[in-house]
Amino acid sequence: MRTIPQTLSLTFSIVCHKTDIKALHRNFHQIVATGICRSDDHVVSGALVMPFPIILGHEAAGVVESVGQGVTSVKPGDKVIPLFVPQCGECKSCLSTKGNLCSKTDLGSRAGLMPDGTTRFTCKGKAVYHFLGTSTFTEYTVVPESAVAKINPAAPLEKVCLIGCGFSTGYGAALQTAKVEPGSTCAIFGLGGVGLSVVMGCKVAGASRIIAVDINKDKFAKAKQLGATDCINPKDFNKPIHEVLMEMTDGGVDYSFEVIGRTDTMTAALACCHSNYGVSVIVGVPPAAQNITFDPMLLFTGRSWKGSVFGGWKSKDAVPKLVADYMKKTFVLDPLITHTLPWTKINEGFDLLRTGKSIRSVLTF
Ligand code: CND
Ligand code: ZN
Ligand code: ZN
Repeated sequence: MRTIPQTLSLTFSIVCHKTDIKALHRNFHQIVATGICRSDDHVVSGALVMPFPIILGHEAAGVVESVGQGVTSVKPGDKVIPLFVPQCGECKSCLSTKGNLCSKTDLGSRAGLMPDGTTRFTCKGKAVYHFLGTSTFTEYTVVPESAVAKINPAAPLEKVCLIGCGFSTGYGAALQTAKVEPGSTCAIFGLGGVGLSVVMGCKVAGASRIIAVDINKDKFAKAKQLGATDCINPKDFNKPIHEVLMEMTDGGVDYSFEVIGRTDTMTAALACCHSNYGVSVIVGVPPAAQNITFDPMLLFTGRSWKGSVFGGWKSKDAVPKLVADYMKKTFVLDPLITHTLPWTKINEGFDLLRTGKSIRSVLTF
């Protein structure tokens, strides 16, 4: 079993395992980084139910410290991004061309464990659970080989860590899941790191109208900078926001995205789609133990409702390419990173997220 270092040293690396359980703790010093995503906070608030105690964090970049038996795709010293949606290459989802949600994804009844049913973290002799197969708020983590992608060694880890979740999740929701077309009209509910990445994806896809929706107007300047054509605050209207959007767009949008994690906005995002062909994508994590009641006439009359985890990307294949695209300046990450903090200020990073003052805080080790 692996022991969490009891004192923080300014190092971090990733130990990659296929079959071996005993990881050797070696001091392979590399600076790495991890972003704070709302999904981490959802676990703290209880909106996303996970076993405790747990090491959170799922949006990171690091360096392989050691590998277990049989691991061939990475070696010590490689720069990597952990994949919270793995790509085992063997399950029905991985073999299908249609989706990306590998059956080894660390969600559901066995959440918190490695695919072989073990946890590799202990603290004072007690088991500590993994989060989404990644657990990146720690100096050392252990991930299955299917949950790590080797990236360009020249990539700046304190930026490309966002490709581990927020950026890829939002960008892919527009490009992979919705497949936004040139000239289309889009509405994005929620302008955090993920929602702003949806805005970027819609822009790259050639959408002619991108309507950004948020109750925090401080998010609007950045949304406009990244491609939003209109920004609206539901609090400024005395009618439901889906009605406002339908009036603004002559009957509804082609594509809408819920990037908050609330059932009321999920329903509003569906309702603001145009009948006959509008598509709404749920990106925000559904809050635990809440169901949606909605008018099925919305679907009967031709709207589609979809969900998107990690932007629909087949992770191990896509992440190295996304990093390559970043290096080619196909997209930017800097505007999403409002704060870079030393790892010891993790609680400050969470406060910035909760008070709506940050987009992404990146913690460096
Ligand atoms: P963040 O909290 O930074 O952004 C959410 C935004 O929504 C904020 O700007 C809020 O002001 C805004 N907001 C809150 N309530 C409302 C409301 N009622 N109406 C309009 N706007 C509102 O979150 P994030 O960008 O880090 O993450 C967004 C969601 O995506 C969140 O639920 C997170 O857990 C989820 C997510 C999904 C996936 C995936 O693979 N699908 C991966 N990571 C995160
Ligand atoms: Zn995330
Ligand atoms: Zn798989």
